[in-house]
Amino acid sequence: MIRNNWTLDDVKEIYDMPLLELVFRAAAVHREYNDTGEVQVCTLLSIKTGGCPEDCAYCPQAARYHTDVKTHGLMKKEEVLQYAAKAKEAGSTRFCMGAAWREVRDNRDFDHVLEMVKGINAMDMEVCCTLGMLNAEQARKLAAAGLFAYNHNLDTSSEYYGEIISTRTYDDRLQTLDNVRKAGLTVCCGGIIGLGETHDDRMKMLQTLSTMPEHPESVPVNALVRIEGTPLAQQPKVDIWDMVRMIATARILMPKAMVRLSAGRQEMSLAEQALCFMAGANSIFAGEKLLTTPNPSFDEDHAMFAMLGLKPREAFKEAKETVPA
Ligand code: SAM
Ligand code: DTB
Ligand code: SF4
Repeated sequence: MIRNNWTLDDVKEIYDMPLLELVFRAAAVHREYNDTGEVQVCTLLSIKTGGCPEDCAYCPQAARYHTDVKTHGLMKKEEVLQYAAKAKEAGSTRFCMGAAWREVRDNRDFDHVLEMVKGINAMDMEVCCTLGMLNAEQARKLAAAGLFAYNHNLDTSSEYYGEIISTRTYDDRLQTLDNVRKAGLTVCCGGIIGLGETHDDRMKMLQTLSTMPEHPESVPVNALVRIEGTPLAQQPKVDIWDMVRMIATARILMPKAMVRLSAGRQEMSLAEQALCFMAGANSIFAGEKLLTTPNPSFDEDHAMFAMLGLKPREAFKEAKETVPA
């Protein structure tokens, strides 16, 4: 049964279970609701990098921190489509374009992004964007251009949010997510662990996600990638057991969501990633780069899939399954 009324005590009861018991339960839920042999393969591309006015304490792209990210303005459509074609050839079924913007503005750059969305949609890939805040009209325009999903993370609990970002509020985030949902787009929304938050903060974020009237279709769980020059550069490395606990809890709370083992794989062994899949993760970002930081190569991931007996999930699967024969 899919529930949207989880209390914090319910979440705590799951999150605090003995780890192997938690993994066992999550694996059972995963098996009941999803094809456990399948993992969605998504590729990210940063179509506009760096120079962002926001102050997200984890982010290499915030203009105010001195990181060695190479900034560039909006890429040309043709170049973006070439990257998408390469990703498709390597087995990705979702292509996600990220821009270091605070929010979308109604200008020529946005018109170009809409053209990119149309182009990639025509290649029979699920198209996702993460462009910062959107108003209702912009969300509708993206949907009309063929966008499949919009990524907009809550990152952490509402209580801890102000420690990490001061240039926008949690309510701003929720408002964009509402605009996305109302435009008929699927929602990709998750967070980051390792920002200095408590276990309670993690549970609260999971409660917020799992009590949305409709669960996000994808829930990225990112481990902080520590970047020299950002305020969080000196944070300790995220413990694998924390990652597993987070993924397993998300899987139990939101049985049908694609739970994505997102940032942080570069620092994980194959065995550690296998534990995450066991705990219910069924999506990854593939390709040598996330937005600005390294990620395992397509070849390494092919080898991992072969070793673990996993296969990539086809594009638009949910939609295909619900179309009457
Ligand atoms: N600017 C837009 C925004 O913030 O919504 C879109 C791009 S932003 C880079 C997308 C997401 O990447 C952030 O919400 C955050 O969750 C994640 N992210 C950024 N830097 C990260 C890091 N160093 N480690 C882990 N995740 C990170
Ligand atoms: C998400 O949750 N993680 C991705 C994607 N959504 C946009 C981004 C991870 C970024 C990691 C740091 C970087 O490569 O810049
Ligand atoms: Fe800008 Fe997004 Fe990075 Fe925040 S996370 S600084 S909004 S690019």
